[in-house]
Amino acid sequence: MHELPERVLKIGEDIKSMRIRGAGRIARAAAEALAIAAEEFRGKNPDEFVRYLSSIGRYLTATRPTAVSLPNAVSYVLSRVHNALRSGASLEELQHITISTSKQFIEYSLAAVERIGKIGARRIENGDTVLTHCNSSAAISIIAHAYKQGKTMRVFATETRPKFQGYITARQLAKEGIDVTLIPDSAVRLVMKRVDKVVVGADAVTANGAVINKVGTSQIALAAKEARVRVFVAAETYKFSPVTVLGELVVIEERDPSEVLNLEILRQYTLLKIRNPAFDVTPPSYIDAIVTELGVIPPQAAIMILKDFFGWAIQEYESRGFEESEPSA
Ligand code: RUB
Repeated sequence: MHELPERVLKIGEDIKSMRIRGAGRIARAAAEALAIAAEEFRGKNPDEFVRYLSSIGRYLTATRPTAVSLPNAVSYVLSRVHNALRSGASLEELQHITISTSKQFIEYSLAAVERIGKIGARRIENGDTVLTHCNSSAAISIIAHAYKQGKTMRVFATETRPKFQGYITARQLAKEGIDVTLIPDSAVRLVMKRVDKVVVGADAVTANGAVINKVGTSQIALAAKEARVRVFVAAETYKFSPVTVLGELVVIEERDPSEVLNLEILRQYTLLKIRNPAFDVTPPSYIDAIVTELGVIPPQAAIMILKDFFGWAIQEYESRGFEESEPSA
């Protein structure tokens, strides 16, 4: 068995510890790790290469369980490598296919985020106040494109406890010259009366159009619905989850309690329990539209994207059978 290359292990560690974070970035990092693995393979045999690459795919996929962009990026590359192996490709050809499809995925992903920005910006009107949560490149792309089109706008960015990704968002938007106000997560309902649109990203979109995004998103959607504020989700098509077509649930990542409360303090309260779910589920009835790189769809049309783009993946999962599911949403 081949060892995992250092650079691949480093990418995996960076994803786990969230030095690389955000569903799109995670997916691109995984594709890059597969390309590195192909470059660094020193074996001689095509079957051995595919087994090695598959084990790296499993390692990468396990680093963060919720962002479906991660297994989708890995399948994008691996499905092509498996097909090539079945057609009798040589080791050099398989390595080349891995590197070129990884590159293709990364280019597609970057172009999709840009395109979502252009398409989504049409939904932002001059003078709008937008609220966003966490730090989503796709959501920021919409806000930044609208601003570049000359629309004046205000943005509320939530802090996003416990990891404070909202600070990154606030910094990025301020750098663009956008009028941005950082608020504690608990201030969302108070400011909602001044908000025209909510724009957030996604880690996963299920077959019924539910959106899994940073914990707190569903509360924001609830407050928005109450205030009759429209909610837009920015999501590339590789964030749609094929296994949900077959009834699988998306696993909600639980992170370490030390992210919520300092371990020193935690030790003083022996009976205190802490939970740290990283994501939550917003039902489709709380979402007005999902902006993808292919256009704007109602959440209920998620199934069409899945059938059109992931038909092959659904068949693959079906024929492979299911592994035991973990506790999920
Ligand atoms: C990030 C998060 C983002 C989505 C979409 O969570 O929930 O909203 O991943 O991001 P975390 P993008 O910080 O835990 O990774 O649009 O950049 O893919």
